[in-house]
Amino acid sequence: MPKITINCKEVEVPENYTVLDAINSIGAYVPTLCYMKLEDIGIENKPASCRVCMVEVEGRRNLAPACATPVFDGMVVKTHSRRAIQARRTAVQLLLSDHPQDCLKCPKNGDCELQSLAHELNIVSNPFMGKMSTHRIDESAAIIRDPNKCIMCRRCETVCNEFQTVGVLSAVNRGFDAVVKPTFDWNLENTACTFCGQCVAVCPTGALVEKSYIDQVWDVIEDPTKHVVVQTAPAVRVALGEEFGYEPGTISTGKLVSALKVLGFDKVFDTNFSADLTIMEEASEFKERLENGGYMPMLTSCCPGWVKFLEHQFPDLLEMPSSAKSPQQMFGAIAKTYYAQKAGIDPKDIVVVSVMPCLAKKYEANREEMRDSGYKDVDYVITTRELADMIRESGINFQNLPEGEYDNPLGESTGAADIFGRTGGVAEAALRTAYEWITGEELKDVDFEALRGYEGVRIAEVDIKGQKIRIGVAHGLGNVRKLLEDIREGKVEVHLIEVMACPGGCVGGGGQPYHHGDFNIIKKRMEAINKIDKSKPIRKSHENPSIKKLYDEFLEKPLSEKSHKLLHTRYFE
Ligand code: HC0
Ligand code: SF4
Repeated sequence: MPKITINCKEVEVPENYTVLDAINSIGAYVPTLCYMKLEDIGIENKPASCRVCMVEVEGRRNLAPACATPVFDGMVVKTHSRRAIQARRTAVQLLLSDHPQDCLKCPKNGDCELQSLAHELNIVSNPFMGKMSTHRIDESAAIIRDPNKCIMCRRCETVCNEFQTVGVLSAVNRGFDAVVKPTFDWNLENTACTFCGQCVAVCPTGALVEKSYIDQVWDVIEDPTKHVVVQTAPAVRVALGEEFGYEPGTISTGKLVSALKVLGFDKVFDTNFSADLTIMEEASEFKERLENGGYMPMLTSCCPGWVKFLEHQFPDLLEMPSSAKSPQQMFGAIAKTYYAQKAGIDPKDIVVVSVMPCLAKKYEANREEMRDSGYKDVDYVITTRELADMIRESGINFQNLPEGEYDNPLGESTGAADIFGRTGGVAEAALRTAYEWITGEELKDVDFEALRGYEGVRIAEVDIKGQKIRIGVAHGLGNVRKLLEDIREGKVEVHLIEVMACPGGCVGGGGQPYHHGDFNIIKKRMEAINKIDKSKPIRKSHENPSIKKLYDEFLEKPLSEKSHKLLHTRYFE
């Protein structure tokens, strides 16, 4: 193994290491910008374009980019020579010379890596200011794309092409005009973009951000003629705390609920309630397909990024997904029918707001067919980050909030609903119910460990009364593509497949607090989800008393005519 010296410290490192790997391995530091490594999901972005990680290598005339320079035996590296610092400053000043100088009103203010770097490098003036780019800004859909803020790090391109295999974004032009865009500079809404938001999650600047609905939500909260109900997705409660100084993996359900009440929502309900409802419909459909020789395998359909991917990329497989809507959309349809009736409120006066870890949920709520209540089922979707902004903007001291409780009748949920927020959870929740319905026996151990973990594709076999049921779980659209292709070619045989577009499932959604390339944060959120599930007295969706009541009082039974009308959907080529 080569021995190298970094800042006078000798270290032995594996031969395939870069200087940056070696620097990181001894806990030393050099700033990076374009570089990004998400080891757990096999992604490395290394264009060496930003020139921020330049280091001094003894004996070499030129400085070297640490991220793209291999180590060699006897190498002597200095990370912070005067020359290296100056080169870094120049690189950042050049980037800033063609970057809108609007940090104070940029949505990324406070989370922008370029801004932090300018601060870290003590940049207080810029001798390079001159001509500025004037690209068109795309605000057509859930993601706002401002190419004027693009620094050509190409992280978005790598994630979209290599991890998601959607391939919407690519670098075009050269020199001053170089920028990352969709083909023909189309608006994202006219492309195969799934709105998974993973490009937003890794963009270091404000070039890719979510379309905010904060103002619209404030307007309806303030409107005395509106009854505004809010639903919170399973993954929000294990990530929101990060925005207020809590460790990743902190469970802040109670504070989340209290914050929403202080903000002025009339009722604080839970998407987890409708996740249990989704299981009732999905498990019924699975049982029916299994027993009556229906289309197999059945795919879960609650991730809208995944649904859009399927519609664009596998139009021949549109019969595969369950027809059950996602919990977000089931919630909206039930809020504007069952809840409206029960509360004696005209559904036209009810506004449904969702807090989601996801950008595709914004797109899903706007789909034309999502109006089965007779109104737009879900009016506005804000992300975990947008909710944190609202809480900050209201001067709420999050840490001092009491532990609030969800309102009823759409607030009660089981542990099965909690695990929706992480990869493998929807399949596990469905199995907990399907097992009991198919066998007529009690399922004693509800933890299907074989479905858990981080691998991109997992396949497990479960024995249900002598019948071997094979379950596939995939997260990340590239992994899904591979699994579907294998199924199409007959290489893999499964009965049920759970798909989530984002790494780790919704906990790693594009609307969550920025992880800045640290996948451990996503893992901690997953562990927190499992902890909540374990702590619940009821862990099977079909045992949720509020769900039983909903069927008794309104829907009759899973797959009833009413359930079909309100809770099921179709997919389009
Ligand atoms: Fe998810 Fe969902 S679990 S997609 O990941 O199914 O966004 O958290 O809300 O709808 O419940 C996201 C998270 C949800 C939905 C639920 C599902
Ligand atoms: Fe690609 Fe997802 Fe970004 Fe769309 S939202 S451009 S699919 S990474």
